[in-house]
Amino acid sequence: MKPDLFQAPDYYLLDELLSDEHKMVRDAAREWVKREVSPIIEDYAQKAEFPKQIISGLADIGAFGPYIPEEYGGAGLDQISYGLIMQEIERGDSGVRSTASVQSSLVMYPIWKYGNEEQRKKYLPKLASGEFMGCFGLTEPDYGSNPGGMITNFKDMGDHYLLNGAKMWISNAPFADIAVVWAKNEEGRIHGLIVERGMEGFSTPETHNKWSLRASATGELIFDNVKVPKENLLPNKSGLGGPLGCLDSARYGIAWGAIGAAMDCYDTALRYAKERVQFDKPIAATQLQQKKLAEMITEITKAQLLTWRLGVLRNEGKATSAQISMAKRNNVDMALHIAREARQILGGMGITGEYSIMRHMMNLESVITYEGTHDIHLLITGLDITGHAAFK
Ligand code: TGC
Ligand code: FAD
Repeated sequence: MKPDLFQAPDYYLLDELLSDEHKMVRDAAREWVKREVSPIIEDYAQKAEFPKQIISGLADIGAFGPYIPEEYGGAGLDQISYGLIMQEIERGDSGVRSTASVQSSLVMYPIWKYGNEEQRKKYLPKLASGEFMGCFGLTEPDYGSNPGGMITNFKDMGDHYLLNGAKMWISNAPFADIAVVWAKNEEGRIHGLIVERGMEGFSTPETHNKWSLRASATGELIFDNVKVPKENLLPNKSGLGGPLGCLDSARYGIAWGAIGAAMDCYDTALRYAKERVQFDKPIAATQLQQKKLAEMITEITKAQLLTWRLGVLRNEGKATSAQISMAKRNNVDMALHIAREARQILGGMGITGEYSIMRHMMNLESVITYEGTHDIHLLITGLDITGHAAFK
């Protein structure tokens, strides 16, 4: 793979909207991605392997629990710093950002928000340092966009719960130490349970043959009469709003992350277009390639503004779930479109692993599907503006 020459586009001088702390956190993450992720990531994607050696580095840049209070081992940062960290990580690879998103927003967040003090103290510091890795089990073979229909269930056996069922498409599952699992009780009410590797009847087979997110490990969670201690139930939330609340936080991070992938594709294509000569002039001097590049920077700038404003609203506690859906949907679609256009600017070179573009493009096909598909987020906006749910 070519050396990482990334220069972040900032067409509307958005750095002026950031605090010194935001820039410091962002620059540390950017530097770390250049040093530790870019040189190895193509190789790991080709091998379809998660580079476990980067876990401690992710912890060091605050990627595990950026907004979780420091008393629990988190970085205690605000929502914009959280977003900027996700942007920089996904600039390197969406699969690495997935690992961080799951750990922070889908494992640490529910333990912090829905757990008791004992659970927080037991798990959060180890998750923040990367000593423990976690995964989040919501999706099932027959219930993807409609998680409320889940059939994974637990029964109260007096001194423990008995968990049965299966989850699929679970990021980090093959190596996770713990899983936050969403299952129905005997009354059909959804609860979160912490399931630990090693519990009898719990297995995590890996999903192979992915053309996307190849540097992220994906798997199933199988529960065959797993005895879960009663103290592992998250006591402070029940119902579908539990997992959906975690998704708000993760989807917000993805909105920022997608900008990172788009910036990397744009920057690579711009540099290539200036250097590549055809018909005795750089292809950057042709109107058709300028159209692509000009539209890319316009869309990136719009997404940056949208997402920064969403970050301000989240810091003020005012952002709605529907606003988050709009940003996730817009930014991932924007990034995928830019990746496809950037790939064309590189001609044949664009399909090789010498450049990051094709990897971003393939990764984004998952990002546009997980955490709510492109269509589902449109329906969430539709519901918000019309008052009519068109899902059912
Ligand atoms: P609905 O009846 O609308 O709502 C059920 C309950 O949930 C509440 N709620 C929310 N709460 C918090 N945050 C949100 N965003 C919420 N949206 C809804 C709602 O108020 C209600 O509460 P209550 O107290 O009245 O019960 O639910 P529905 O069954 O009609 O479904 C709505 C729909 C389709 C929007 C939702 O189910 C959905 O978002 N589906 C998409 C599924 C999804 O995103 N799955 C993601 C799985 S995890 C994943 O992909 C991780 S990828 C990780 C990585 O690698 O980065
Ligand atoms: P389906 O729900 O079957 O949807 C298929 C198509 O139908 C989509 O285009 C969808 O938009 C459309 N559709 C569905 N309902 C409607 C409707 N009402 N109206 C119109 N169109 C509709 N899940 C987890 O729980 N944890 C994870 O860590 C996790 N990681 C993932 C990692 C990867 C790499 C992938 C690919 C997925 C991951 N997921 C995870 C699952 C992901 O959230 C689901 O794939 C996603 O929610 C969509 O579900 P589905 O694949 O079953 O598609």
